Amino acid sequence: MAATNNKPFTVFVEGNIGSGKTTFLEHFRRFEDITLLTEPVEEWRNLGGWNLLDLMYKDPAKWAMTFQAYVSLTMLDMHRRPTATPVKLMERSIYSARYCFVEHMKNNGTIHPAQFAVLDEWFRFIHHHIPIEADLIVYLKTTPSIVHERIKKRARSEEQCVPLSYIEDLHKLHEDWLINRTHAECPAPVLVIDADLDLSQITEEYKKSEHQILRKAV
Ligand code: DGT
Repeated sequence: MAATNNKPFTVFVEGNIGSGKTTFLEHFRRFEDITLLTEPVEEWRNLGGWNLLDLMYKDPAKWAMTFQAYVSLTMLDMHRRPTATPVKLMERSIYSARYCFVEHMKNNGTIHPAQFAVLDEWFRFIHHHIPIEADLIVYLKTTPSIVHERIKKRARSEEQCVPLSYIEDLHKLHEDWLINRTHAECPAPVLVIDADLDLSQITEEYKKSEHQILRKAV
């Protein structure tokens, strides 16, 4: 068994719902010595038989807090997972959970200010006391109307009720965090990729990031 690499080069892949984060990670499966950690959506859909993602979309006022608590746990697990390879790519992070999704829940009143305060305290505690490595953020930048069409086409059952306005809000929150830098914590340099392109053209766009992620001339 390969030894655990204590400090792999760690990349967070960020971007709106449907921006192609999973496809981006899959692009790097062809390379050796990379650990790919896709988002634990399946865990969110089945925790002891409960579909927390579905509960959250159907009744956000009741379930958003519970859902975010579980997202934080599963994200922290990914951040802390020992890695035997020199490069680690992970889908999203506790940062996008806090600065995009929880921020949205606070802004539109889905969660009570007291619930927000608890989630924010957890986030701050984790950020300050638990080492979370981050060397690069790949931001898959998209146009909201384009990803909204993709979301409708992929037809994930829980997401059928997602309106364009939600995708637009999430887009703005990603931009505020990664481009406009309205929050203090952006844990790594940001590489922006045009992720509006469709699958037949996107590979060329992904290739542009290979040298930065693999850190060698490719
Ligand atoms: P991709 O590969 O770019 O198409 O990625 P997706 O859309 O499969 O993955 P993601 O993370 O953008 O979203 C998966 C689902 O989970 C989507 O319905 C949004 C939801 N989601 C992800 N993270 C959070 C979160 O922290 N809070 C909330 N409320 N929803 C989240």
